Amino acid sequence: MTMDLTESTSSTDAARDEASWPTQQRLLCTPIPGPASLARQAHRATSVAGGIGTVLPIFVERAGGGIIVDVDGNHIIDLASGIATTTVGASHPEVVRRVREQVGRFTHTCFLVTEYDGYVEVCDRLNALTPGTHAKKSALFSTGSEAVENAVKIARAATRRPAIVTFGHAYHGRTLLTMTMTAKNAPYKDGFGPFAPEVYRAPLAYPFRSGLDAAGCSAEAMAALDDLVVKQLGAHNVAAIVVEPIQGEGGFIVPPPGHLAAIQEFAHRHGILLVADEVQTGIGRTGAWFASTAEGIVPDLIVTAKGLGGGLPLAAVTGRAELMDAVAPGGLGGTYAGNPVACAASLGALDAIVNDGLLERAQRIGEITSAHLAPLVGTHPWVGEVRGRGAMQALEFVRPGTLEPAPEAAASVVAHCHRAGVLAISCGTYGNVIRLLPPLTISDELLAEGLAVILEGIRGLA
Ligand code: PLZ
Repeated sequence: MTMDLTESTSSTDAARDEASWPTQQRLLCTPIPGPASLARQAHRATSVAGGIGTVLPIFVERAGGGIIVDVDGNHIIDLASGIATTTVGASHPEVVRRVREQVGRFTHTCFLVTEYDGYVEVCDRLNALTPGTHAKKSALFSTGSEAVENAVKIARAATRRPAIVTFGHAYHGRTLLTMTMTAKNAPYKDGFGPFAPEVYRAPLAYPFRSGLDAAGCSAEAMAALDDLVVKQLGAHNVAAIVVEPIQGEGGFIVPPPGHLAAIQEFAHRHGILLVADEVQTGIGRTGAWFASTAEGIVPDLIVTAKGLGGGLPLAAVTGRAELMDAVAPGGLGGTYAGNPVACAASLGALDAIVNDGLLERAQRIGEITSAHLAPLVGTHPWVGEVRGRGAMQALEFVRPGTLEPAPEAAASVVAHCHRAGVLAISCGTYGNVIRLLPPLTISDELLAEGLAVILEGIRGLA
């Protein structure tokens, strides 16, 4: 049953006022971080575990659209969306309205104890939106890591096979299983072993670093995958191949055309499930609901989180109904999984993507971004490649005239941006990639201004 929570226009307007986005303008009142943030930072250092890092040490007072306001009153252009969590912005009126309405009725029941409509409605939406017209079902969780873990549980239960194959440069989370699936040692894995068994890694097709053309890069990676799965593991022992359609933390690495389709064909030829980790790429980020769509693949299981929750913790596994039903009742769950407030936020975010035309916005953001950045390739010696899709774009920095990663160049440009009131963040196995993940509700003007600051930073490189 679907409950209609639509209210009159006047209460929607009221919610829009209550959400009250900050003025959509960059404004610096103090150096970044300012004195109020610095004071809190000093206190934080005595209270918060040292293992928790923060990219830009400002404390936030308010955020919405393309602007974050800190406790010193600085208005900062948001090109990070909390690592793609606040895809619709940090206080979209439709999310705020739905959350307020839900909180007023009840905060939680635990879906394992009693049910509520929001949970089922989010599942229905995901079953309809994910690629493929086959019968699908979903299960909800709280974080991306938790959902990836559950995709592995479902894949193993459905295939009765133990092995999981992931890729070089992969990022799947910070829990024991998902950090095992993650490629990069520091900071994610160092000192945290022993790791989970039956996780294997194939080399990734990384066009920029392969030295081959797209077809050659794909063929080389497919040969290595075949060797791992068929020769080393025995394909009949492999439950799933888990892949990010565009690799996120690993460096916004876009696969060669047709490569994911080749992986899918290979998996299915061997009775192996294809699991797409769309935690970072999904829910409109790349200009389609899912990045898998542009690759022409139909994953057996698809993992979502981040943008799905509209800023609240919500994650999901969606997949073929018969696979999702392979686990006996009680085999999946978690007391907070699919919390009703997070489901309400999710329904608001999904509505916002449709009503505000945010898939088209993501495409437009991609066009504006590459118009600014693409000309750097071949003209600026530190910029090796500009790549991405939709509102998921990146610059890879190299030492001039080489393919050698230049993390110091990325760090210098990021630091310039932060000083100038633009929140840019880096990524990549080598730390040499600046990634752009603006909220899809950022205006063209703010985006262009943020990009101009990045260009300034790049021109300032020695
Ligand atoms: N899968 C593809 O990108 C989260 C990590 C931030 P959680 N990426 C941001 C950090 O350093 O902790 C991510 C992802 C992909 C899984 C995850 C994990 O999602 O919600 O952070 O658990």
